[in-house]
Amino acid sequence: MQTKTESKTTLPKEGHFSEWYNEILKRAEILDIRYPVKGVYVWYPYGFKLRNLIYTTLRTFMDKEHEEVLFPMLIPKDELMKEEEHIKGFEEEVFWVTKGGTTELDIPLALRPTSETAIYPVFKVWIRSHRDLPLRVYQIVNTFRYETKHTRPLIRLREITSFKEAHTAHANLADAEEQVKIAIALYRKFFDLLDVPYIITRRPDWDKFPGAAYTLAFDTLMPDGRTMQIGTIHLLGESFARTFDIKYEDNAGSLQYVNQTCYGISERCVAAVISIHGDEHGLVLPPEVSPIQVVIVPIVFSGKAESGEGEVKKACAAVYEDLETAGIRAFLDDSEERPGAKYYRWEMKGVPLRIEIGPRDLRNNSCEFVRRDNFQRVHVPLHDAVPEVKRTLEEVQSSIHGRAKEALVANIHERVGSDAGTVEEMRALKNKAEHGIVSLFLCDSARCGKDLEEHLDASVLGEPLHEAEMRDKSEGKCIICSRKARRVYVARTY
Ligand code: 5CA
Ligand code: ZN
Repeated sequence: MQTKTESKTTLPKEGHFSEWYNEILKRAEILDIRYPVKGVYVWYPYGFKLRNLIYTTLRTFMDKEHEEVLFPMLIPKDELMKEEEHIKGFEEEVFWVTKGGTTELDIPLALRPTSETAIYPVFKVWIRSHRDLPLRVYQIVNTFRYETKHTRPLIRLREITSFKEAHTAHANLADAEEQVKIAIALYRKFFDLLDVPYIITRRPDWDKFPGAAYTLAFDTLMPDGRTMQIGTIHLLGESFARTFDIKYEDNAGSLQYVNQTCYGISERCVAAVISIHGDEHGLVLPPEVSPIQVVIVPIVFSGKAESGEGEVKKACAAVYEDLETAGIRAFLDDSEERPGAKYYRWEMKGVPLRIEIGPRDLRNNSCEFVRRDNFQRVHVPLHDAVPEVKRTLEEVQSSIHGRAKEALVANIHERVGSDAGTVEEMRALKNKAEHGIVSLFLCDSARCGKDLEEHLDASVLGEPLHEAEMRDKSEGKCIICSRKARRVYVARTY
């Protein structure tokens, strides 16, 4: 039913991802990018609703095993500078507050780039004995990073508005490692609910979080063939505990350093949902997090005799009431606009299901369902509307997931050769890395890693963790030096 003017405004996605992304943020009213500070943007009401639904889910998951806290945004310079490796990693990214009014501050204050150095001095006073452990807290806050790479809405921000950071302290390394597993399971569940497929890898040492013993990362594949890091889990070990002197008294009465982890997710998770599922008509939202799950559009042509307008509107209102009662986020669009204009708007906003009811449907006691993910149209008896909506939403949720997962798996390219790579092969692999993830063997020397990154113009993500994504062998010969090597994933990244 789309008119010419409407179809002209579809947005090609394939081959034009960057333009598509920016245009969608505007047209679907997710983010306004016109704020006059680089890397800093404004959430529109609709975008903020989506963000809040996603973060409510995240909160619910977090609350099961953590307690929510809120620490200050300002960090005194001497605390921020305490952990040597940590500050080396962050010092080029810190925003500073140096004045109060016209007075120079005695101690400059940093805007948190992340909160280890705000939280751990307080952990030192909170933790006394083994009974205080494990300590597991999280907060959802804004953080600031002076990013020098190309900034991008929701993806590379100077003000991250929705930084979920968890910080945990444990009696020993084994407990901390157990917490890493809990965090992995939690993030899996979260991204599964968003229908966002991922790979999990252990970052190479040269790319781990500053101050961590090791870093595990969740990466997803974006439509332009680059991967995006959507979450990280760090095993910190005792390094911060030693720096900030966080000790507890064990059973025997002697003092021990705690063992720590931290893990974080930002609004990149929203960026992933938008980027991966959307199409040339706009957003395609997973029902679980869609601000509106069902939109009801009355098909009436006002003013025409026998339009049955009154009955149609009544039937629409009844369906709306039933859906609301059943706990489904529904919207009845009874505005004066033409149906075509309504279709266009709600398709752009990614509403998973549209119900149309016109006079002819009413005569058959039925309505029409139109799915956003595949535009499939079916007639449904009116009295079955609620159970059929529930069933359809579940179907949409899992079919979006299937499609996205397939696209990821299809774009993991396994290297065929097993000897040291030739110049031609490197060139071929570089091509492959432009369209996804290359899987190959690499030893753990940083030199081989850097060498490979140069040849492929891509980054080593690290060794994959997830069994299902593992190909038959996990050991082979290094593509650079032929020594014994582990499987790694390599990709161009955001
Ligand atoms: N303290 C740790 C764990 S909370 C930490 O800061 N880890 S991090 O640096 O890896 O950040 C956590 C996640 O935030 C990253 O995995 C990435 O998905 C996201 N992120 C990092 N920098 C930015 C940025 N500038 N804009 C948007 N998201 C970002
Ligand atoms: Zn090697």
